[in-house]
Amino acid sequence: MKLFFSPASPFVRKVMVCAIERGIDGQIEKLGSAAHPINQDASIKAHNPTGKVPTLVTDDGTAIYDSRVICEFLDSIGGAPGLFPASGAERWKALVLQSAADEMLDAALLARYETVARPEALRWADWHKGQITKIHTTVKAYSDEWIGHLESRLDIGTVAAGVSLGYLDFRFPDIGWRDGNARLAAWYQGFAERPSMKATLPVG
Ligand SMILES: N[C@@H](CCC(=O)N[C@@H](CS)C(=O)NCC(=O)O)C(=O)O
Repeated sequence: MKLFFSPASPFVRKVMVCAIERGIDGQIEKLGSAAHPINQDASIKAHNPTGKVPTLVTDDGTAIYDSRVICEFLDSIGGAPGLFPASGAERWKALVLQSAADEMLDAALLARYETVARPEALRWADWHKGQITKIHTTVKAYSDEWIGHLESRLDIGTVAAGVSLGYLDFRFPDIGWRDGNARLAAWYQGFAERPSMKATLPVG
């Protein structure tokens, strides 16, 4: 299978962490791509109408996106323990934590595009501030509501949350997410040592 890839994308990183955790990353061929909200990549759009990464194309040519669906697809391959609990409260907890992390990343990406893609004359400071607020409130939710889950499980929610904090270190090094969140910071320090996280450090 082939994956439209970007070494800086946190959503791609989440997919690759899942693949490594499940021992199937060797089955993925990475395709260079240039996803961008304005200058869209036609090679991705041939498979995914939004032109975003990650987009996976299976060996029979089926396109699979977005990252949530790709991660669940990868969970259906191979024999290693899955990252998606099959049913019940455990499943919904894991999926909601994944959504919290993904939505925090959406806010982080929108804040970043505001400075790297939008012309200065069209920027709106309050809108940017709103996205940054979402980052802080999600980090607080990790600390206050999810820390027990993070410390006790390895599932798709844990992976997504870890990757989202890694993205803050990569693109928002001054945001100070560790301030007042010592227990979360300690959890992340251990999580970041996983071989899957070390093998997928963002570049860009
Ligand atoms: N919901 C999507 C989000 C993917 C996403 O936003 N990817 C970014 C790169 S990190 C992208 O392709 N941006 C280009 C664009 O916005 O058109 C997912 O989970 O895969």
